[in-house]
Amino acid sequence: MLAYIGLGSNLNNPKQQIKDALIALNSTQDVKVVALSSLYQSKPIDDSEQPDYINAVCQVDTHLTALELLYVCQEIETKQHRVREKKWGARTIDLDIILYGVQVVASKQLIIPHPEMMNRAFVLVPLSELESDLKVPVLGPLQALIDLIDTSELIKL
Ligand code: ROI
Repeated sequence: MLAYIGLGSNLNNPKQQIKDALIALNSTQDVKVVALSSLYQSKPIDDSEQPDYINAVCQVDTHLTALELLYVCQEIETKQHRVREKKWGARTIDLDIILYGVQVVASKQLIIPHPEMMNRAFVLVPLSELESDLKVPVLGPLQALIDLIDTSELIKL
């Protein structure tokens, strides 16, 4: 299964945090990172009193189920000392499953497509770098989603 994972960090050397998370993902049995977008910098959405974020999106080829992949992501977050304080607080690393093939998931633990993806330039723009003609399950063509949001504040590094 091909899945997309969004990575974000705004603490403790964000670029290194993202690199470390990618290495950890790729070192997981039955998970291979097959593509990576550019890194992007942006102001925090929803909370201005935090450092800017660095974000990227990677594509993984995996034999894990969506839920197993979620647990892998959560373990990497924990290992990189993410402390879950405030819901929207600054973080060393955030790994979000954006898409899992064309599968739609709506369980207590996991919602796919990621429920905020359509509002987030730092997800949609790197995703389109990897697959510009992507049709997002439920939400429709990726390019149409991008046309609806402001991408002017997103800085490609
Ligand atoms: N803002 C940006 N720019 N990037 C993120 O990854 C990010 N993650 C979050 C909140 C705090 C919503 N804002 C963000 O969780």
